[in-house]
Amino acid sequence: MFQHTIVRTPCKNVLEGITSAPELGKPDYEKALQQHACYIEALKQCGVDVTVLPANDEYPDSCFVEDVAVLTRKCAIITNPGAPSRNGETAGIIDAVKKFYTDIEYIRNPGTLEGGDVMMVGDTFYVGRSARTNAEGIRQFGEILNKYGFECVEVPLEKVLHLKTGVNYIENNNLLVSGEFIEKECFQKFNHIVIPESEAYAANCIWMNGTVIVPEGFPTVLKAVQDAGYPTITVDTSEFRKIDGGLSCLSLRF
Ligand code: CIR
Repeated sequence: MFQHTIVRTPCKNVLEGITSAPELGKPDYEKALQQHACYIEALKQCGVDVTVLPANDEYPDSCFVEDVAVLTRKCAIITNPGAPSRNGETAGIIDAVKKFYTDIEYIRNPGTLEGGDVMMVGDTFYVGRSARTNAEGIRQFGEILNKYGFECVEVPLEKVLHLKTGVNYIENNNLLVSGEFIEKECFQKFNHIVIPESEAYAANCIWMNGTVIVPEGFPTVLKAVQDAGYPTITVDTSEFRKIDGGLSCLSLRF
């Protein structure tokens, strides 16, 4: 169960966030703020407290706090984002994390790692080797995890930005899985809830203390999650989608 979450208010420069889909247009700032407020409400409904960090205009993508830290039940790991424009974001999360953790570890150059590439399944952490997370970052991450009795499983990525862009664990052995991850050997032991290509964005749902938060506008995924027995909450994330952001990216949950 999660007790805490950390989020950061989107900054005005969110319009300049990195995107692989410029055809979707720029985020509308006011709408992004409203959607972020709804996201916070959804988290609260799931019984967690929410630490809201202030907007930081220096970093357009800084609302995607998931990428700058991995918070486990024993330690916090401050990452080292592989996107140059995001690398400095880690400085802004350390103080917030210190309020909850005494054991804080760091991924250091030349290692890079972004939290969007990390999927926690109990004491096992699947980590995507991506354009953002490199072999050295995974080596350091594995060494830290092993020190705390956790296991690290590397998953090579071919197409998507982050591991959790395409695969998400929603507890009870259930895995939302799309595209390149459907056939991956390391995920065959899970019950697959296969996400159709037309709703691929909604592979990124989050399990929050028994409830699954699903992005708004993806009826097939919503029904599949409900049919699997979960209560659901939907949140509109259209403005974050324009810059490759999903539900999980917007918070740290621990
Ligand atoms: C980026 O490219 O870094 C941001 N525009 C989106 C980050 C999404 N984060 C995530 O999937 N954890």
